[in-house]
Amino acid sequence: MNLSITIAGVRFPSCFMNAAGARCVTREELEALGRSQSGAIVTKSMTLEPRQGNPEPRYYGFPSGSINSMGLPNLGYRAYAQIIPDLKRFQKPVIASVAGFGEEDFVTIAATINECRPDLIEVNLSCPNIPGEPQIGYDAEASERLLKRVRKVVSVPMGVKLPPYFDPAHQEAMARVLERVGVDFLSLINSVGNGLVVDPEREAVVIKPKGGFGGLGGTLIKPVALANVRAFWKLFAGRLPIIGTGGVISGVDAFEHLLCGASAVQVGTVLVEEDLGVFERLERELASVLARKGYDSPAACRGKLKEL
Ligand code: RRO
Repeated sequence: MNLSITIAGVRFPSCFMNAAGARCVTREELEALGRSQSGAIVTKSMTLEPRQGNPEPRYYGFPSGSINSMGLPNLGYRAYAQIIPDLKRFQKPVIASVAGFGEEDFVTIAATINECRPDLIEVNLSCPNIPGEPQIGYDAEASERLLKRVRKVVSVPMGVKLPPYFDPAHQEAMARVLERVGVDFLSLINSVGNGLVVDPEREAVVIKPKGGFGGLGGTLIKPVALANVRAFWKLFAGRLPIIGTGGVISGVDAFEHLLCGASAVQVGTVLVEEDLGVFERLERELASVLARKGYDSPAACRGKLKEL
């Protein structure tokens, strides 16, 4: 089955791709994504200067998911500006994830990266792991100020990676901001920030930074991810493409995201745990679910979730 999809006029050969952060920091990792069956190459969120990130251990996988506090380890935007044009040869979309410390960083990085012509730019408003830096996406006014400035310097399709929201009022407030800014797609959701995983045997936390607090991913966050995809799908009446992220470890999980309104799906935890072969498996599994259900493409079931 053909699993290709289109977002903001850009064709993706498959609806599956890596989530920003998962196996996408170095040139080698990005090129490996290019050679894999991933439908796109999404970069690690980049900052002005190269960063080592937080002290290790900073990622921990467990049966129902993962917790991370990577702390934005990345090569710095100048390095990605060199790498992105070279990724074109893989003939799949490149999504540049842009982060920063303060508005000015985002604007500088987005302007330079836009000149390299990635296929899309994803503005990360939701990193939960920098000590003392709140997630911008939880402040609607700050998000609007920042996005309005970034929008001015970005001419490729521009999307926003949002944190999970747990109340409709917050989703509605952010939807109004996004309407005023004018964005081309959404990536929902980033990890569920500031969770805590405890190892009872060692009577200890499992990651070092921030006293063990970190962003949760994987199966345990799937209902939160689906709820945010569905809420924003409804708020934009299905007119704003959504990339669903959170809790996809099987073709059925991806199908659930599509039913809620996602056009495509990103994988983080399962990609870290299973490596690049995961794309082939997920594509096979989703194709089989769609065929069994009588759908001939991912788009055919998009948003079709029934309510009781
Ligand atoms: O690098 C990280 O700690 C990180 C980032 Br930027 C993000 O957006 N989400 C996440 O779970 N970890």
